[in-house]
Amino acid sequence: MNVNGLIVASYGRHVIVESLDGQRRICHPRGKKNQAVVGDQVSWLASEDEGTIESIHPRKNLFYRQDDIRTKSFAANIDQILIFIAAKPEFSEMQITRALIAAQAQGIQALIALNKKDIQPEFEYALQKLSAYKKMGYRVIELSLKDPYFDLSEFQNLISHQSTLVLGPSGSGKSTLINRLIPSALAATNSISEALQSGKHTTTNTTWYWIEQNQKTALIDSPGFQEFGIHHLETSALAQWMPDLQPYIGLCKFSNCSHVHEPDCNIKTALARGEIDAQRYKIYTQLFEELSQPRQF
Ligand SMILES: Nc1nc2c(ncn2[C@@H]2O[C@H](COP(=O)(O)OP(=O)(O)O)[C@@H](O)[C@H]2O)c(=O)[nH]1
Ligand SMILES: [Mg+2]
Ligand SMILES: [Zn+2]
Repeated sequence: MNVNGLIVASYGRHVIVESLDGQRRICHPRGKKNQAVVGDQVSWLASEDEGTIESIHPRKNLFYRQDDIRTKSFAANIDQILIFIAAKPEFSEMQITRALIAAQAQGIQALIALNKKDIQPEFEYALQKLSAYKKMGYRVIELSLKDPYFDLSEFQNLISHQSTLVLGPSGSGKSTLINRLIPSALAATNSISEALQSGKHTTTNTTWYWIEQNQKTALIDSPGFQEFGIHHLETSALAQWMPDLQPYIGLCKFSNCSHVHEPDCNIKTALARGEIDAQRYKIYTQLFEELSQPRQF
């Protein structure tokens, strides 16, 4: 008999499925290739202590990255994306811009958390770098997870009743955040995936963590932020997914203006007037160049 479940972890060939009663088990794809990703609702069929994925239910969305040759999924059915960075290691604006553009293109809202407020003056410097992102409408929340008395309630309100995909460089404090938010009882359930991970399946993977007992709030920890390819996006639509450039589109001399080398470009005029941040425009031109390259395959 088929049973419904949620994919809470994925290890390439096999996945962990959580049933409505909270039970978790390893499931294998029906065919040769595993198509299910973390966040997918599936129907599965029990076979001894493991199971087989019979079908994947229709998705609300699928968030992924794509480089020259490969498409890699982060997660499905997510409500928002949390860019999780810190005063140290220093973050790359190019990297966060890639993730923000991909989110914007999919219509998924994004917010930014900056951790390690205790590390000064790096934290203040990082905050200054983020001021352009605040101005274009992204919520930027300051965290200090090392401080055991740091009040997380504002952050908790922002993630409450949502499934949030956490993306950030390694070392920014993602695991620290998850450990702090998960009550011990829930951490035990999650430890099934941890145990699997520490055993023979050592590859980094994507994991779904319930934050509250009522199973309404989830954080999804996913590797891959460092190599965030956006080759799946249309080059001509790039400026449209950048909220600080978007308002200037459509008023250039040429209707198909790339905003890179054409005369009478409204975006370049706005840049000259100081209305567009120079660093952001530079990132735009670099991404435009990258996406304009012929594909390798
Ligand atoms: N100074 C400082 N260190 C922190 C803070 N939050 C986390 N860390 C440390 O940063 C390191 C990396 O954290 P971790 O959660 O493993 O990062 P992840 O790679 O993103 O999962 C650990 O040594 C944490 O103790 C903070 O607010 N301040
Ligand atoms: Mg970690
Ligand atoms: Zn233009």
